[in-house]
Formats: sequence, C-alpha cells, structure tokens
Amino acid sequence: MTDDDALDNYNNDWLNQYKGTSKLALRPGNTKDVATILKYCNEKKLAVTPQGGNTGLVGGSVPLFDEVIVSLSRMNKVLDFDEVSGIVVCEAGCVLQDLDNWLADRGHMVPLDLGAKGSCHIGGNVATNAGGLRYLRYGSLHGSVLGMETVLPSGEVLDSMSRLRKDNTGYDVKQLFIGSEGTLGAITKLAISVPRRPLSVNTMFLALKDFDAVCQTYSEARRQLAEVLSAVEFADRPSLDILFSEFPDIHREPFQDKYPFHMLIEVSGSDMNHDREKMDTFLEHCMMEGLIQDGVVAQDTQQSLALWALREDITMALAQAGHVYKYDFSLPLDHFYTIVEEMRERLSKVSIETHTVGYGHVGDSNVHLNICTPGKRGVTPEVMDVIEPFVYDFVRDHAGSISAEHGLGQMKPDKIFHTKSHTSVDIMKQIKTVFDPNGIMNPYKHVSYHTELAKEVS
Ligand code: FAD
Ligand code: 2HG
Ligand code: ZN
Repeated sequence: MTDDDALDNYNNDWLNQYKGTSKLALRPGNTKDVATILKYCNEKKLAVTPQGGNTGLVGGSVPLFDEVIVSLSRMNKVLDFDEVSGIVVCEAGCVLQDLDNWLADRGHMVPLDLGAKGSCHIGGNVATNAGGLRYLRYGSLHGSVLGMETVLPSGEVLDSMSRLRKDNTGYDVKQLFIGSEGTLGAITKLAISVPRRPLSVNTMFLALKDFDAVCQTYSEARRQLAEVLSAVEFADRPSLDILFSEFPDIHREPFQDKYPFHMLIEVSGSDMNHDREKMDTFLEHCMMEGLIQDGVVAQDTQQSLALWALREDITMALAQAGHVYKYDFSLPLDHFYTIVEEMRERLSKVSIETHTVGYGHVGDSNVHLNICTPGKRGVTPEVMDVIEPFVYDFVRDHAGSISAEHGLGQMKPDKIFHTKSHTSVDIMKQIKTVFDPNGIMNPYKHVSYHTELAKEVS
C-alpha cells in the first residue's frame, strides 16, 4: 500500500499519540513473502516496523519516520489443532477473538484475553508478551507458547515450531521473541498450549470502601476460591465515573450507592454447583467481615459480559474523553494504589482539569495509572512535568517495573534503567546485534533505542 489515505491507519497508533510517515505498508501472505521482504530491506538497510492489530499502547507498532511497515494481517489461518493435548498451530496474524472463537467451537480457549481482542493479533500478543485479564489463572505466554516460527532480518527462517511441553536442549531461543516488540524479527507462526474452556463461569462485581479492603478481599479469594479463581480485577471510582460519563447509553452504576473501589472477581471450573457454592460462601464471608459493601453476581453470560465491560471499556472511555497519559506499572500491593493517590494529590495543583484514575490487574500486582485531560489539548508541559519523572522514580524506589505488560515501544525505552541494570541492558543490546546486526528491525524503540545502529538505518 502506498496510498496516503490507506497508510493513515498504519501510520497512526490506537491512542492517536504516535504518528509515522511511512510511504509503504506491505501485507505479505506467507512466510516466504516475509522472508523476501526482510532480506531485501536488510540488504538495502531499510528500516522495518512489523505490525499486528496496531492496538499497542506504547507506540511500538507504528513507524517514527518512513520505516517500511510489514503488516501480518493477511496471515490469519489456523493451521492445525490437536484436541487431545490441546495445542493449536496458527499464523501470527490471527485476530485474538477469531482464534478464541475458533477454539470455543472445539471446547478450548486461548489462555489470554484482553480488551483489544477484536483487533489485536496473536503474533502481536506474543511480540508484546501481553498479560491481560486471565494472567492470574493461565500465566505468561512464556509458558503457553510451545513453538514459534520467525523470520530473521537476514531473511532466514528460524523454525522453532516445537509442540513439546518439555524441551531442555540448549537455550530456548524462541523465548527471546516473546516481548521483543518487533526488534529481533517477524513472528510468523505459533504453536500454543490452549486450555479446555471452563464449563462453569461465574462473575461478580464488588463494591469496597478502601484499598485495604481490596487487598484483603483478594487474599480471601485466593484462600477460599483457590483452584477456581480465574480473574481478580480492580477499578477505582474515578475510572467508573469516566466510563459512565463517556458511555451513558451502555454503562450504568451497578449499585444504588457510589463506592470508592470496585473489584471484578471471576470463578471458573467444571462444576456449576460446586463453583457457585464456593462463591456464595466467599461472598457471605466477605460481607460478614465487612470487607465488601455490596456486590452483584451475573446470572447469565450476557450479564457476565456486561460486568466485564465495566472493567474492559475504561481504556476506551479515557481515550474518548481527552488526552491520556498512560502508565502500566508492576508494584507491590502495598504501593499499588498509593501511586495513584500521590499522583492525584500532585496534580490537584496544576491549572488545568485532570482526572487521575487507577485500575488494573490486582491479582498480578499490575496497576494502570491513567491521567486524562479532557478535550483536544494533547500533551501539556505543565501536567507532564508533574507526572514525570516522579512516576518512574516512584516505581524504581518501590521495587516495581516501569512496564508490566504493554512494553517499551517508543514511549519509554529511555526509562529502562529505572528498573533494569546496565548489565542487563548491555546483554539485551548484544542479543539485538546477534539477530539484527544492521539494526533494521523496529529502530528507535524498545532496546533498539540503545544501539548505535538505530541512528544509522534510514
Ligand atoms: P501491535 O500493536 O500491532 O504491535 C505491538 C508490538 O509488537 C509492536 O512493537 C510491533 O512491532 C510488534 N509486533 C506485532 N506483530 C508482530 C509480529 N508478528 N512479529 C514481530 N513483531 C510484531 N495489553 C496487555 O498486555 N493487557 C491488556 O489487558 C491489554 N488491554 C488492552 C485494551 C485495549 C482497549 C487496548 C487498545 C490495548 C490493550 N493492550 C493490552 C495493549 C495491546 O492490545 C497489546 O499490547 C497487544 O498484545 C498488541 O497486539 P497487536 O497485534 O495489536 O500488536
Ligand atoms: C487493561 O488492562 C489494558 O485494560 C489497558 O492493559 C490499560 O488503559 C490502560 O491503561
Ligand atoms: Zn492491563
């Protein structure tokens, strides 16, 4: 594609905060095409940006300048499925929701779910090592991805399409591509271990008085719901206020009163009666102990989806409301919410209206701190100066991670030293050079940013 209008979608990121000026987007149909493209670009030292569903939140999927965009969107076939061992083999451009629907028809599921499922690709998920809503139950893609085919910048195909659960023969090279954000090569095929779809799913949405109650409820959920616990999510009052004001026709306050904190807890297993009984006992206990103030339990799939949407649609509501300063931190639960409170306090002194909200995956200690300035004003230096470097210093000082699940992209490669040592980054740079000696893969981002080569490629 060379047409400016068509290129617009490829040059702009989901948040509309990063814009490239690429003049060329290529949509290869198979691995051989990808290999031909990368080999050519490598020989000519042309920079390349691999792109999946372009839902990334750190500007990793769009070029900075005129990088050649290689979109995997046509490579969207499911290639094989072993129902007995639960392993699916597919191309990297499969849309997550399509792949999940395909597996649902066969009683299985992708062990990953996130709000962008209707657009993001499984290859993009692996390239970012996406976490999402059921990480608590199914863990990291580092565990679920059993095999991978990648095309290296040289055009060589690295076939690691193992379907083995156990394979301790030498370094597990494919792991390096999980979370590499398009800087080492293009992921073209995957073999993924997929669990059975639970036969019984129960979703509850709870109201709580303070963050301490959130932590205690989470701890109680782990104790009482144990093997059937599949998600523990969290959203504060200001998150829901923005959701309700942006989407009044879709979302409504689920309780009679307004509460400062909310949790979504999901229980899934294989026996509805057993799971329900556990959930009821848990809820009764939490009510008796005064941990939760109110709660709703979904009575059917439709209601469950509506409760999930209260959590998943916050990202969209914020993006619609104005400019969003988006942060994605791992922090120990002791400091999970204090960063939001401190930020809110600091921002109360700036001259323009700001909304500081906190939500995220409390079960994974992953908080999404978002600051929204309503309207179309873009980045305001006055606001930015209050936010950074404070947030990154806070995360470093409390032994967190500056990127829990969204990656570094072009938003924060220069912040890497806040939570990674110089020795680690040096090793990353060496790895980058082994795979991509000419530095053509997604330059200026992620660890590429730290290599001299990023400055040389055109
Ligand atoms: P893109 O955005 O296209 O690309 C992301 C990065 O991966 C880029 O660096 C790109 O170069 C690289 N890449 C893409 N495909 C390939 C490939 N085949 N080979 C090599 N490199 C590739 N993220 C979470 O972790 N958890 C969430 O809960 C979550 N929820 C979200 C909700 C919403 C509403 C939105 C908009 C985003 C959310 N995200 C979440 C962020 C985003 O959806 C994920 O990062 C997702 O994994 C990106 O997939 P993608 O296909 O859109 O990749
Ligand atoms: C989520 O958990 C996503 O909903 C997006 O990771 C987080 O909007 C965000 O900051
Ligand atoms: Zn998230």
